[in-house]
Amino acid sequence: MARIAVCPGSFDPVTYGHLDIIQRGAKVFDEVYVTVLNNSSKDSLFTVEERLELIKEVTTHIPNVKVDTFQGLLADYARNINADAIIRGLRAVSDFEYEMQITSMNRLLNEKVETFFIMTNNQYSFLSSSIVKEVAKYNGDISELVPERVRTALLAKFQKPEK
Ligand code: COD
Repeated sequence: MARIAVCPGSFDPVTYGHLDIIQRGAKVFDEVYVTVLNNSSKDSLFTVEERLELIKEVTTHIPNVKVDTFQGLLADYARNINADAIIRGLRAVSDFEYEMQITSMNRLLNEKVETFFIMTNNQYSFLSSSIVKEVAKYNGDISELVPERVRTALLAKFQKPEK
């Protein structure tokens, strides 16, 4: 039986940190749904459609990845797609408290789904979409942080000339 996982996030926009987690998850699970959901505590720069398009473009080399979006609870989405697992990335201790809270809540809402944590790659342990947006906004070099397609999308958002 195929093992299905969902890798949920805001992905605003997708970074090399996300991509690393997605790739490593895709080696373990048969199908990985990379799904854009709403995080009510974050304002987004990219529309959901833009985020989906960028994720699609940077995951074309991973055959068992599907890109999707959902309005509502992650626990309900996981039930809809019959997911066995939720994949989350862990960077620093600061991630832990929030992750523990949502993992417990998701388990209460959907007892079938287990959350699996993948430890960040040291190279990307400091990396977040927020940091990338901040650096891009002031025309800093983000070429080591996001795929080229995402870099140009960010530059276009902030309407900065190419460096
Ligand atoms: N290295 C490793 N992992 C990373 C890195 C990195 N450099 N950067 C990001 N990640 C991981 C994150 O830890 C996370 O696991 C994943 O990648 C996505 O990150 P973000 O920041 O894009 O996404 P989040 O954390 O904002 O996503 C939160 C959700 C949208 C999943 C959450 O709010 C949600 O489930 N919303 C739907 C409503 C719901 O069900 N809420 C929870 C009920 S309590």
